[in-house]
Amino acid sequence: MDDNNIKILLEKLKSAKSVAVLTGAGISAESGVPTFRGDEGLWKKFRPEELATVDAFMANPQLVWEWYLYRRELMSKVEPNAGHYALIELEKRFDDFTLITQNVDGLHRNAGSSNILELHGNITLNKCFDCGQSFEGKINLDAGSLPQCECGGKIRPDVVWFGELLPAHAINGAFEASQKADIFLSIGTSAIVHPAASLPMEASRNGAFLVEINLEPTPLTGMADISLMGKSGEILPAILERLGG
Ligand code: BV8
Ligand code: ZN
Repeated sequence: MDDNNIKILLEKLKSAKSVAVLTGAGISAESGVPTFRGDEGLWKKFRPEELATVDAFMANPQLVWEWYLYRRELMSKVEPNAGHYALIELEKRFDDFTLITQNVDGLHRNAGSSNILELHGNITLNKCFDCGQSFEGKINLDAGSLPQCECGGKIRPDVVWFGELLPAHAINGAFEASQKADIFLSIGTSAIVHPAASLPMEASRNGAFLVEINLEPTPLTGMADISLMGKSGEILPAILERLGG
């Protein structure tokens, strides 16, 4: 870890009033949740962008549900890691702290984060494709027929698919938090999927000190004021350690 960059970050954190954090699949990798890039993101040779769409669900709802139930099962077995918990400690130090996540795994919530904006929904929730009503029932694929809403609509996972708009409260809140942030931390994201990927630039454009924490370079690396390459589950606790009591 580049010590000089850490020193700069610690100074900035000591004087900051408003902090915004954007996380992606990378922060959950050390919990055992596969990320989207590379072979890890593949499921039965399908890329996430192929299955996480309205067209895929209309064409083959059984297959799409199989994928979500597979991920749900996997995510129900994992725990938050040191990276998730370090953000809880960081949140305690700022009156104005907003955690913006692209992750649908619910691990930030399970870790105890409070001010969270889940941009892409939550994989544990269901809703009706037609009327949007939430659905608490069990999803059983062997029943031969997929669960239906009382309005007759198909039940789907309550996540945002490619080509779909994000929940207005979440994306509007995310832009507001980005525009007023003194420091913006982008953690464990390849910064490719929009509009989430435009939040770091929005923050930087409004004067925020932009910090990237990621295992490998991304399109954001060149724009960040400092970029810390490594595992978020190691770097974040080290920063909290150095910030001291
Ligand atoms: C929309 C929920 C209006 C579902 C997801 C502008 C330009 C180009 C394209 C577009 C654009 N505007 C809109 C688009 C289209 C599209 C898009 O962005 N496409 C991409 C592929 C180019 N966006 C949309 O469709 C959005 N809707 O814009 O609506 C509209 C509509 C029509 C047309 C125009 C506009 C909706 C996007 C949301 C889709 N839903 N998830 C589900 O999960 O099932 S996106 C999903 O993929 C995730 O939520 C996340 O957002 C993304 C994956 O990215 P990451 O989380 O960053 O994960 P990734 O694996 O890529 O990277 C992990 C990183 O972590 C890596 O860099 C790795 O090195 C690092 N890492 C790994 N381990 C660690 C680590 N780092 C630290 N520590 C470690 N241990
Ligand atoms: Zn309905």
